[in-house]
Amino acid sequence: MNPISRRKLITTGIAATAGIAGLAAADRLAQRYGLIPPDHSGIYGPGETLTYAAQRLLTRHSLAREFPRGMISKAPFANPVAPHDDQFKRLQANNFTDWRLQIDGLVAHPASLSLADLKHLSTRSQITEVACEEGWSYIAEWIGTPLIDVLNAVGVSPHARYVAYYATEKGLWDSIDMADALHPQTLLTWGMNDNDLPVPFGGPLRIRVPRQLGYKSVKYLTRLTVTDSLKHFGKGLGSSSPEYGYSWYAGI
Ligand SMILES: Nc1nc2c(c(=O)[nH]1)N[C@H]1C(S)=C(S)[C@@H](COP(=O)(O)O)O[C@H]1N2
Ligand SMILES: [Mo]
Repeated sequence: MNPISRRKLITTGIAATAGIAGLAAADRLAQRYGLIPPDHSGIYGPGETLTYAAQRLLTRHSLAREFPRGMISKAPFANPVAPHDDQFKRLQANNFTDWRLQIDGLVAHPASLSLADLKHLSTRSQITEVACEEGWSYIAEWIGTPLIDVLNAVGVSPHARYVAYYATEKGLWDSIDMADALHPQTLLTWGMNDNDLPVPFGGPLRIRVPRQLGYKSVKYLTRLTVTDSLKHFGKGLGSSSPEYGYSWYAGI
């Protein structure tokens, strides 16, 4: 079953069994356990809350599927992006030696990390699938530093609830909750299939969130901010995607 129909099935399934009264109960439950996604209001509000809450309660500790090496896609598809700006090109010309990832917000030690710093911290690899909401997908080996190791290194406040992250593209940002941020498969990725991460695939640095759709795996990562609320970030919807009709939570 493809990821999108599975997700739809969960939502429709629960909604069908729960009925309208059940929806209200699920909503109260979600409120109580802090399972309200940042983009909950508006037309899709109740549905989004139900999907996010249901998945978080059921699958908080689940792992995205990992594949054997033989299943790595021979011709992975890089989703085209807008042309890179001059600053990016300058950094690229210098092999991204001067690339830095800023980490700030609710952390004890704000940091500015080079790729070498990340590699020095820890390395993990996993073979997982990138699934675009448009229906295509590919499998690759992703090599990087688990986000949890970086968060532990900078010291995350107990009040942290989300990690927001930014790309080089103006206005493109996203966020994940701490369940995904601290998840062992969430990777700050700098390598792919035994090589450096190629630029079309997000090099030099990309976050991989394999339990969610491809659009949460933002390429060209420049900054992470740890926060207890996303209310004052952008339009307050948790990421830029809801502005274009995509939900903040994209669990698969
Ligand atoms: N910075 C940045 N990250 C991005 C995107 C983008 O346009 N810019 N597209 C997203 C979308 S919609 C998908 S499906 C995946 C595609 O990953 P790929 O280019 O490795 O195929 O990247 C995501 N990350
Ligand atoms: Mo996508």
